[in-house]
Amino acid sequence: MNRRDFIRYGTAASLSLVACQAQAGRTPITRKALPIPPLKKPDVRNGIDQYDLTIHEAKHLFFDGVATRTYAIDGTYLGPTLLLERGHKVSINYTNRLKEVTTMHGHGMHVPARMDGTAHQTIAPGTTWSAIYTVNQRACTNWYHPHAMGKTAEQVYKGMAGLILIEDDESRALDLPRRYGIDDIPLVLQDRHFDRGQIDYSPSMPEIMHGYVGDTFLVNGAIEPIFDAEAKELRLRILNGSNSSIYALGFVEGLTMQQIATDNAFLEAPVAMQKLVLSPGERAEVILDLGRHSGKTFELYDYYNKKSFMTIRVSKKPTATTTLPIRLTTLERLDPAKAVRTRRFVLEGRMMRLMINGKSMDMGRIDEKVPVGETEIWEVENTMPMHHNFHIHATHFEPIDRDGKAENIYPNERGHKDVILVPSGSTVRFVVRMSDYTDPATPYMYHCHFLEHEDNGMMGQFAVV
Ligand SMILES: [Cu+2]
Repeated sequence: MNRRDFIRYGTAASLSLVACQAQAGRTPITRKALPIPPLKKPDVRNGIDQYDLTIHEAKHLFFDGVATRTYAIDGTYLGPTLLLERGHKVSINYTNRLKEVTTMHGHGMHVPARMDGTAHQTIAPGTTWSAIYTVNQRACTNWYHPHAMGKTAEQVYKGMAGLILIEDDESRALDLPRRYGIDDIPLVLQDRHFDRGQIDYSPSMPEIMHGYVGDTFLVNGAIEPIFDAEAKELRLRILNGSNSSIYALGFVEGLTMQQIATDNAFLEAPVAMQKLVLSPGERAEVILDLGRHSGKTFELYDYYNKKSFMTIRVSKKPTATTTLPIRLTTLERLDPAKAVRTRRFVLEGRMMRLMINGKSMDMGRIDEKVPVGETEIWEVENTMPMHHNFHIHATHFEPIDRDGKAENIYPNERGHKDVILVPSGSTVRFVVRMSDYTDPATPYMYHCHFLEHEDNGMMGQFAVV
């Protein structure tokens, strides 16, 4: 199997692990309609868009007649979708009603380090922390999730995550589906282990290393749900919200996905995809043309873990029309030839500790000082016999090559990204520039977004100076 196939479909080892987990007993379910996380519009106070959110323990119905204990934001699993407008000043106010400390990070948000919601901005039980900033980036699909030191994986697993949609004049001018819940649909894809109907977060050391992949697939907190779509273009905003699963998504019936956006921005033009690979934390917006498929059903399937996520049933008459534009945007590009330095990051493991450049995460150590306004190349090498990815806070980057070959960066990755898959044994390079928000005392983070890896040391800190 060459590396390309390896990225797409994974290893025999990962597949056999999933197969054996799938043998475990299942609690009965009735397939539900796809839940749509409520859209949270701001409450404007003092000229600031305020979003008040409560993090709490809850009970959610995944299975028939079983109340499953969860952590959630406002509701019973996951949280509402926050709609942010570029240029607006926002205050996202997180009140922690859990019995433990948490934090809330805006993944993909270009904000000052003090507002980033990392392990340094803790929210003690019974207190409120606010992320206050002016939305200063392009339209895209981001998300929020905890980032507490050593607790991220478990808290996300119990249900803490939600989407952030940024809109701007450019996104509104494009002829794209934008009716939230009708033809503009968020899909938070996750997998979970359950034990007698309760969420079971108990990874063994091999599972920490190779991925804690559950046998139950969830979309927006429902097990293999059904969505009734209009016979027209449908926009899916897909988040790989799993702890440590790579998904290779496609439709069993062979439906083409036109990818229009990657992590931090629209792609310049739609990219036709049969299989869409997303590692943990990555997002993709895709358009499906269901206009000629009235009465048909389509199964969204993960070819990596060989499991179904959901069914789309084209059962409704269109109540609007859109026509996918040929060109979506023009991206500001950084020139790698103008880079003033290359930073190297080696992902490695020794004695069951995960490290970057020989060091496990230490909140008291700033590993890299990155000067503002300078173009840099970051080179990330995965020396381990397992896949990782690499995520940076603060800003986006532009992938250059994998293993020295530009063609190993797929067309749908040639945009503004903040997470990139670094397969076992490979090296990825990207170009990046910190544009503002200097703060020598408060670091941002870079890390593997496989949450068990992050929690076990594969993370470092950088300050923009
Ligand atoms: Cu990793």
